[in-house]
This record gives sequence, structure tokens and C-alpha cells, in this order.
Amino acid sequence: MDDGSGEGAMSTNNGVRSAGTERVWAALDSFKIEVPSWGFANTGTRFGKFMQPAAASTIAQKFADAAEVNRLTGAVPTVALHVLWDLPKGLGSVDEIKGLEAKHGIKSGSINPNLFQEQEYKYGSICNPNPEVRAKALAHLIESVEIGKALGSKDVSMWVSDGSNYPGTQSMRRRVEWMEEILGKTHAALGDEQRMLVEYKPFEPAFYHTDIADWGMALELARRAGPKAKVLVDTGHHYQGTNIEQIVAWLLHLNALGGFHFNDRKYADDDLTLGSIDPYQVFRIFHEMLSAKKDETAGVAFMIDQSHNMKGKMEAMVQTVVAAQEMYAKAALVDQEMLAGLQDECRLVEAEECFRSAFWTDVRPLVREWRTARGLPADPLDSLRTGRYLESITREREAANAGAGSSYA
Ligand code: LRH
Ligand code: MN
Ligand code: MN
Repeated sequence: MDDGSGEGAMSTNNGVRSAGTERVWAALDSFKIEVPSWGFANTGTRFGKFMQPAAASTIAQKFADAAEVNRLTGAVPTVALHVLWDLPKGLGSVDEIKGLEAKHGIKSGSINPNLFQEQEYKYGSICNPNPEVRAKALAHLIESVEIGKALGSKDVSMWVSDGSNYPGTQSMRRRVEWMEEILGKTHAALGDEQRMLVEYKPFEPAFYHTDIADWGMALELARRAGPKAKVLVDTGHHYQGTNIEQIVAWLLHLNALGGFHFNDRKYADDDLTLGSIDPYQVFRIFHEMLSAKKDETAGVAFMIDQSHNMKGKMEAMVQTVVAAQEMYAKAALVDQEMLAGLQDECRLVEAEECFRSAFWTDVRPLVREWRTARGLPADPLDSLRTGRYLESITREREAANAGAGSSYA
């Protein structure tokens, strides 16, 4: 048993691996995280965007970038797709995506319908008072489900951006009813292996109310929609100070956690790279996952949802996956048995030190060893910088990326 001092991170003792090392290796072997196609594209803020010469503009380029991140880290078997951005012909784009899957050896991950970009959605999509707009949104959701089926992808990730900006301008209650009806119909269209993930967000783009503002609303909507609906926790979609790991613990307890959108933030939904502001929070969330029962965490999807405006796209994504692996390794170092004993006896400082010492342990040498043993580059970021990929995509794409970018176009 580890003593909680961080000794558990020591790789071998006379050739015998410590229990902590065993746990870290097992955790790293099982750790998979999905990257978002949009994390490789030129995105910005509502004020504008700074174009990067190597950014991806086509779905073929996004697949190639995601595959390179997977080659460097061994942890990225899938890429999330946003229907309007990546499958502009809807179901008609599926063959092209299948070709890219075969070419690059990675699969399509979650399918993200887009209910926020089209002109009709000014006053909402599935909560719009106009039944014709709701019908259009439902048709898009059903097509997204069909796309998922055709690609053999498991999750349809629903972010409903609907809401209102001023008190009294919309009936929050009637909008709930409209939303429930459409989520129920979308659920009914799901195939046997498919799930629907309901994402919540308390602000932006609406600033008075959003129709799915928190995990309670998302949970109830998912429950009413049906058994294949679960809650999606985007770490940036909370008020400051929210105890996200407690929400995770509750959702796990209720067998209602579908997955995560990981990112970091200082103020709002900043979509900064994971662990850049508060790595301890990532550790605490991973601890909840690793200390839960196996059946509670089965199928929970780890996904990245970031927008890299200043950092190089490829660098930011590799850095994120590496950071995620390191935080997961740290969380795996926690000696659960010892911690539970200390908690039961209310030995507060010892329990906290047992927990914290795992966080403070430098796992990088151990993760490096694991990478080498698995035939992966020991330092993925360094391999990215010294390899040819970045140079070649910069050369290929720079002409297309030249020029100033206005906001979200
Ligand atoms: C909304 C969100 C949602 C979208 C993505 C681009 O803030 O988190 O998941 O699909 O950003
Ligand atoms: Mn998200
Ligand atoms: Mn977001």
C-alpha cells in the first residue's frame, strides 16, 4: 500500500513495480479522449480572429490533424464532428467521412447538431415559439441521429443554445414543454447503440436565461427523454466557484453521467487548454471518476471542447492530451483504500495529505516511461516540434489561411 507520500510514483524498486506505478500504467492504458474537429480550425472571439497558417479548413485536414495527435499520444481514437461545419451535406457527407476514417485510422466520435447558427434560430431552436422553426430544428436533430447511425458513432451531443436576453420576453415554462417534446422525439429515433448527451450552460449566447441552464435541468430533461439520454458536463459551463466534482459525483451516483467536454477557464466559457488555469480541479474530477464504481463510469466519454485562438492549434491539442494524461496519472496515484480509511476515521489532515500528495507528485517521468514502453514518442510536444507534420501542413495551408478573419465566419 502507498503511504500517500508520493512514493507510489516511483517506477520500480529492484525491478518490482510499486502498486502506484501499476495503477498509473493501467490508467494510462485505458485513458482515451476525443478531440474536437473545431479545435484545429481558425476560430476566434466575437471581436475577430487571428488566422493561423497551419489551421485546418476542410474536414480532411481536421481528420489528418486529429490522427497526428493520436499518433503522438496514443490516446485519441475519435474526433468529434459538428454537423454544419463538418458535414455540410448532412447525410450526403457520410461517405467522405468514412473514407477519411479508413485513411487515417481514427473514427468519428460524437455528432454535434448545430442549433445556433442559422438565421431562423434568432429566438431559439427547439424552444422557439414558432412551430415551423421547432420542426426545422427537430429535422436537423433526426438527421444528426441518422448521421451517427451511418457512421457507427455512439453519441449525439446536444447543446441547446436557446434562451432569452430580457426578463418577461419569453415564457420559460412553455419553452420547457416544447423542448421536452422534441428531445423525446429525438430520443425515439436513436438506434440501439446510440446515446443522446444533454449539455447545459447557464449563460451565452443568451444572457438572461438559457433553456438548459444547469445539471438539474439537463438531468430531468434526459430522464424524461428516455434511458439512452445522459448528461454532458462541459467544465466551462458553470458559475464561478461551482463544485464541479460534486456534480460529477452525483451524476455518477445516479448513473446519469454521459461524458465531459474538457477545457479550462478563468472567467466564463473561455475554452482555454485543460489544466492551464486550475489543474487541481481536473485532478479532482478524475479522482471522482477513478473512485467510482465500474458500472457508474462505464461508457462515460472524455471529450475536449476547446478553441485555440492564440496557441498553435496542433501544439495546443497535443499539450491538452498530454496534460489530461498527466492529471489522470496523478489521480490514479491516490491510494483509494487508505484514503477511505482516513475519511472514515475523520483524520482530516492525513486524508487531505494523502489526496494532495498524489496531486503534487511529478508523474512526468513515469508517463514518459509508459510512452516509451508503448512505442510512443517519449515527449509528444517535442516530437511535434521536431517532426515534419507541422512544417508540411503550414506549407500546404498558408495560402488558404492568408488574410484577416472576421469573428466567426
Ligand atoms: C457551447 C459548446 C457546445 C458547442 C461547442 C462548440 O459553448 O460548449 O458544446 O457544441 O461549444
Ligand atoms: Mn461544450
Ligand atoms: Mn462551451
